[in-house]
Amino acid sequence: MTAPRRLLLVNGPNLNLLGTREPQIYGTETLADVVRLATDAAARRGFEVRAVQSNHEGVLLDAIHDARQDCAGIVINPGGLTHTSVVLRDALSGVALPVAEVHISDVMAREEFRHHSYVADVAVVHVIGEGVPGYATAVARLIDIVTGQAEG
Ligand code: CA2
Repeated sequence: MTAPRRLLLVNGPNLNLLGTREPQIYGTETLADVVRLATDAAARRGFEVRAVQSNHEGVLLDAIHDARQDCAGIVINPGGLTHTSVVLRDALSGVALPVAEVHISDVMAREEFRHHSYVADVAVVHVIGEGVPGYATAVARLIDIVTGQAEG
């Protein structure tokens, strides 16, 4: 079977607040802008994006599990779950799809509790601190991998 030309875009808790508060950290673009940017970046390569954002961990896990059926990879900004959730990490590792981890802010330049990611070592792409445009970078790099066009 040929790999599906679709990515799952996952945004974790509180990312629905993008563009409404803390612009000095997260910028002024909204979650809708993020989805549009990722969708356009994917479309340039002939891929679709299915986007989910939730403040409920179980909803995110179900979306990740469902991606096994029809997605070639997962782009995820897990929000604060990055630093707390073994459960989310297990879901990503369990579906065995290539994962791109995105953070809008430079987590390594922030509080120490943000320095550890439970997702980092199950992800093959990491885009950190590039702001919202980092989602487009993550989409492009993940598509390079799933289509076998990544540099060796
Ligand atoms: O930099 C990122 O993308 C983060 O994943 C964002 C998370 C944070 O817990 C991570 O350490 C880094 C927080 C998402 C909350 O987003 C908000 C956006 C606007 C206003 C309030 C929260």
